[in-house]
Amino acid sequence: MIKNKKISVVIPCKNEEKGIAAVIKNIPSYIDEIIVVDNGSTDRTGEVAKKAGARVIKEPRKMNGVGYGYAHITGIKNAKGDYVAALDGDDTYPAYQIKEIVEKMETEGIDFVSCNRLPLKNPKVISKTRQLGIFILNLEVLFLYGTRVKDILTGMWVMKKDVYNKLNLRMGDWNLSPEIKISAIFNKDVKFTEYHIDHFVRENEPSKQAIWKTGINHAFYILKRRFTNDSIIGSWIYCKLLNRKNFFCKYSPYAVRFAL
Ligand SMILES: Nc1nc2c(ncn2[C@@H]2O[C@H](COP(=O)(O)OP(=O)(O)OP(=O)(O)O)[C@@H](O)[C@H]2O)c(=O)[nH]1
Ligand SMILES: [Mg+2]
Repeated sequence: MIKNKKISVVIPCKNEEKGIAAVIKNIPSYIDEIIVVDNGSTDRTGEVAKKAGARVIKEPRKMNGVGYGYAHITGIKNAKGDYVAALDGDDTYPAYQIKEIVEKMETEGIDFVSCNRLPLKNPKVISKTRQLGIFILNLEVLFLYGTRVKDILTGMWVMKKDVYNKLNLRMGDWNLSPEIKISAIFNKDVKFTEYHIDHFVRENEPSKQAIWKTGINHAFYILKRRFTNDSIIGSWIYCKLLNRKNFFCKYSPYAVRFAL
């Protein structure tokens, strides 16, 4: 509990058996619930997480071969806390900063905090190529949406649980990461801010991230949603005129949309 509010932590995991116990151990005792959402792990991730004290939920759905987004959506839906904090299962995010973030949210009435890693305190924790990728995607958001974000791809955020219903999350794959921030930013009922956090190197398991594929996918996702889901005229052309019936047509009634 922090300020009488229950806090849940959601950790999406795929094959993190070597690191997940340390992640759970590093979560402070004021956190009320730790949910590990396992998505097709072929190692003992679920078993190890359970033994370390987490509630383990299996979420088998995947989008383009990845279940990161579905894992988050299922984790948030199942969380019992007033606040839900998201972290990765590779011990790269500072769980110890959740307290100061929730206190800020309570004091300032903030609904969603995206925890920006950039500017990096230690420039070595994210490779130059990735930093460039994040910079380009941040620039894309600035160019297309007119909003400056410091880190559109951070895997750590803290939100009030009831905000979930207003975000209309659809991305089952890596695109959940930009989706959740863009949806929170452009929602008239959600007070959004970024908060600078510490960040650490992935050490326990080697990275399986296909950075080029994922990065290009993010760039197309942001471009496409800007001119469909987030645009009144664009969505009319795409959804009504071209008769497309996919997630880019199911915008949230709370969302602020652009004319074009
Ligand atoms: N549930 C679920 N979790 C996943 C999936 N793929 C990755 N994850 C988890 O999502 C989190 C973020 O994945 P990472 O592999 O750390 O991605 P990254 O931070 O972009 O890159 P690296 O840390 O360099 O590998 C980790 O906890 C992974 O275990 C998946 O398909 N399903
Ligand atoms: Mg990682």
